[in-house]
Amino acid sequence: MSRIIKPSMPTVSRRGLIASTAALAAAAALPTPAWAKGGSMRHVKKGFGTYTGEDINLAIAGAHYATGGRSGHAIAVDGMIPGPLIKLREGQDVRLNVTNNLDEDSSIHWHGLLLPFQFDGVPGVSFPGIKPGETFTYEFPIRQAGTYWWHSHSGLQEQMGHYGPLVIEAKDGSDDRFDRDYIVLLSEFTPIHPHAIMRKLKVGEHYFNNSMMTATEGDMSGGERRMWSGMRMNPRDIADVSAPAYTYLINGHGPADDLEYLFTPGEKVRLRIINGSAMTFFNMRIPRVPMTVIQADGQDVEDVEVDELQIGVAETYDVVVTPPDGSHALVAEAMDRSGMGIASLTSHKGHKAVAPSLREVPTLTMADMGMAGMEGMDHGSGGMDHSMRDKNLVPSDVEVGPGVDMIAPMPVDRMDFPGLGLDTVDHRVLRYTDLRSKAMNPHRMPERTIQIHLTGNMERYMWSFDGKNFTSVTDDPIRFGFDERVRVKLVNDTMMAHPIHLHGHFFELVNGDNPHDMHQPRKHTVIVQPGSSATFDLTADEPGDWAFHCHLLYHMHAGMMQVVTVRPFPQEA
Ligand SMILES: [Cu+2]
Repeated sequence: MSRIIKPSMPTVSRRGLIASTAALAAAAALPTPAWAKGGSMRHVKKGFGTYTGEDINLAIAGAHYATGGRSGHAIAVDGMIPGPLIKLREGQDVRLNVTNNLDEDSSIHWHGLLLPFQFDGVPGVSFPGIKPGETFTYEFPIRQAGTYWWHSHSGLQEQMGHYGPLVIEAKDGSDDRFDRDYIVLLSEFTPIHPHAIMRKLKVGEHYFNNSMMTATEGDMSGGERRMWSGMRMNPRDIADVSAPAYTYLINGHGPADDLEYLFTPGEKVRLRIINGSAMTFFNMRIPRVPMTVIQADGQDVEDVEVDELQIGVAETYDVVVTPPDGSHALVAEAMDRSGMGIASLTSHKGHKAVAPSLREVPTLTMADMGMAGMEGMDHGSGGMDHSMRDKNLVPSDVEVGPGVDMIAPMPVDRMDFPGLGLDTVDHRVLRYTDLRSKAMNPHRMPERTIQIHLTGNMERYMWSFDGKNFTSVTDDPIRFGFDERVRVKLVNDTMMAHPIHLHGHFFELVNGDNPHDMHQPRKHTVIVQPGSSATFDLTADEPGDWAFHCHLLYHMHAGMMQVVTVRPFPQEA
């Protein structure tokens, strides 16, 4: 019999809660395999095994990783990068015993899972974290199906390999309709320690970006060029960290590792694409093989056939392909086109697909500066720079201090934007406006609307919500009443796309004009395009304290995070 701990937390403060759950962390000490003990620097196994059942043990430890001439220190779970595929079944209970063999605190967050918040795994928000040498037992019922993942929520460990896939089979057997079922987990490896990356980002904004336009390059008019340089912005400022520092991985394999996915012609192949990277948006395509999108963030959607899709950090998409005989390149090109992850989808074992070359680096536009409605204006004057810091454009609770270097003057909703560089390609690309939930959502009009600004100072590498940096135990969380229906409008005042993730809930994207649409797609992560807004409806029906943050790892670490508090617990009502 499972003993699921019910979320019955009578009027306890978050500080008190974190202290009290410390007792939970002292769960049974499990025997540790020799390789997982601290100190031994074992070489990482690339790829993952599959773990199933009601009792699953995982051990976090340091390891050594190498691919294509790059190597360095990494963090592996059970010796693998990515860590094990955790394969569960809708309706089962699970106990996950996680042992930390690092010499620093660690954690696992189950990304996209509905669960009691004490098992959500965010140190300082939902639990105290897992101390070195300790085991923490996460225990909860599985209430959903679909493709998810898990990762460390401690420091910058996720960048070092501490993540893995998680798949939940549907109760209704609908997952059996495919001939093959593959994970495509995208990530990065860097030989540079993530703390060193963070330091470099703080001191010099373009250290890791080698595609900056020079003063004479490109086909911009003199006025446009003056505008960009006057604002100290660069139209190729797309990714904070990219190929000079990163090797892009698919299931832990770099391009040099020749990863293969086998199929037999005629088979229906399901690819569960998970963006488990720290900082990289990927453009996914299989040249000449159309992909039918069937799930977004683990939730079934109506079939949409596309040739390419952009996947933000922390999002998942399931696609089905029926490739013809031969070897096809599975291409995960970084959004800034500095590099790619690559694998071969082949019906001939050992036959490597030919990788396409990287496409031209895309360039940011006026819309990315929040000036979508201002095309054709004279950009040469100094008035533009002034309007981009106009405090009158934001509510009084947004702090316009040194952490905010820009306010989008005319942000517009860009749910129909396929992603930077994909609006000009001559094939079909997925847009949020294409997504329609397969299941009908219970319809309720929002009772109120809140607006949250995504703010930053690019040069000082400060990132925040509403100009306020997150400090781990905030006394001023975003408060929702239990079961309250809220419309949340995110306004991106920066020139970068941010993948915003809410823990413990699914929200419904407002991706059309129909106020009575009952098929808005349910997601846990939404990309807010540069200089634009994105809106979702949320029924706050999961009580507790939940992290809400940008899923770009270094943005979250720099403060782009908040706590969402849902109260009261139903038992208290
Ligand atoms: Cu961000």
